Amino acid sequence: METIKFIHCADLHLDSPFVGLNTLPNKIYEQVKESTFRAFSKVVDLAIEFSVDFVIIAGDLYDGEDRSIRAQLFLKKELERLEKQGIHAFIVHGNHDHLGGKWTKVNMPSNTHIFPPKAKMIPFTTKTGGKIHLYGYSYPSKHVYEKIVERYEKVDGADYHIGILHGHDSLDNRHYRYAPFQVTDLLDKDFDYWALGHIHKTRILHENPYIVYPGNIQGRNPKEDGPKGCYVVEMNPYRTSVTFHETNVILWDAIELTDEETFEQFDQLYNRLIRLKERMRRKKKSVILDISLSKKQLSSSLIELVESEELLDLLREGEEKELPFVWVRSLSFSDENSMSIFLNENHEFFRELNESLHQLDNFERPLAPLFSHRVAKKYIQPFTKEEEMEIKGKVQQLFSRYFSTKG
Ligand SMILES: [Mn+2]
Repeated sequence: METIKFIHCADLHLDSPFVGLNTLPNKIYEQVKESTFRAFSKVVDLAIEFSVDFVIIAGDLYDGEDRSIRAQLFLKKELERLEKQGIHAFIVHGNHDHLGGKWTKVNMPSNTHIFPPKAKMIPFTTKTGGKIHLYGYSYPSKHVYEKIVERYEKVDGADYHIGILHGHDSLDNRHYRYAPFQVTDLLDKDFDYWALGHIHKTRILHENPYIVYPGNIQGRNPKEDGPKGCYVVEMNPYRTSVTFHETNVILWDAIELTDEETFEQFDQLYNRLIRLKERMRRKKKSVILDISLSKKQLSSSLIELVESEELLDLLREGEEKELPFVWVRSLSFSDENSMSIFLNENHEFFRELNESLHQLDNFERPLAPLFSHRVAKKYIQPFTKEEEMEIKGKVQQLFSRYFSTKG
């Protein structure tokens, strides 16, 4: 039997909108917006560098079900780069890019095999004669809660059997369970490798056979921190080896200064943080960084400098001209995290919130720029009283969910 080599990646989320980051300096925001694209180019670079037989993309190629044309054209161009090298691509679509969405169809090159909305086996033979059966399933609609793995049926006649599944390891309770499965369900299929997608953290659920979540290829928010990438997999009849390769072009990271350090003077703290930044920059990769420290470490004048965000501004100065950049997203106190402020529901804060909402009986003023906008005004209607009430209700809910001890 021949040795085969492939790349397994998932969750490209091409053209993620990065909402909430548009307050970044333009030059940095542009790079953030491009990061999902550039990370996938790196996957393709790796495929060519390692001259793999094929690339598996295990779902959520696009971030939105409308599959922006830009994302599709980009993907097509990258797949064509693979095509030129005789490298194939096997694709399933997941909950983000399910087939039920409305999009303008862009045809993909001939090396690309997209699984239909029912479990199917696609046979493939490598240039050197390795015979593989690949099994996959694309989401017909967003919400697939069925145990899809049960529909995968092993078809004999190949050296290697590879399952591709965008789904949820159901032992993990924190997410909605799309196409749920348990490791034992996958093992029962007697395949040689399971290429999973959906969970954005890198996780190897099983070895021999390997069952792998590669995680996404580029982090998109502070929760998706640390290195992101794909696996290069090499299989022969005796052994499978998997090697992780980083593809993210921007790293999301968080650093906490340990309690042992204390700072009296401005220079001391400022220089320490600048050194920290420069150390990050040596990673040769742009970084979006959250720094936290404890109030106990600082003199009162320094606490003020942090709270007023004056120090934060200084740390950001000139950063938009740097490449790679190290953008300090936040400088905050670990002992006073906003998420950990819990208020009693009778707290004055809620009384005041209710009062201000009550007094806000006129939505027109804050929204005036929108309603007088040349284009927007043709399409939008002022809110009705019912809609205003509903919005106020939602504001109240939102605040109490974040701050109330009952939430
Ligand atoms: Mn995803």
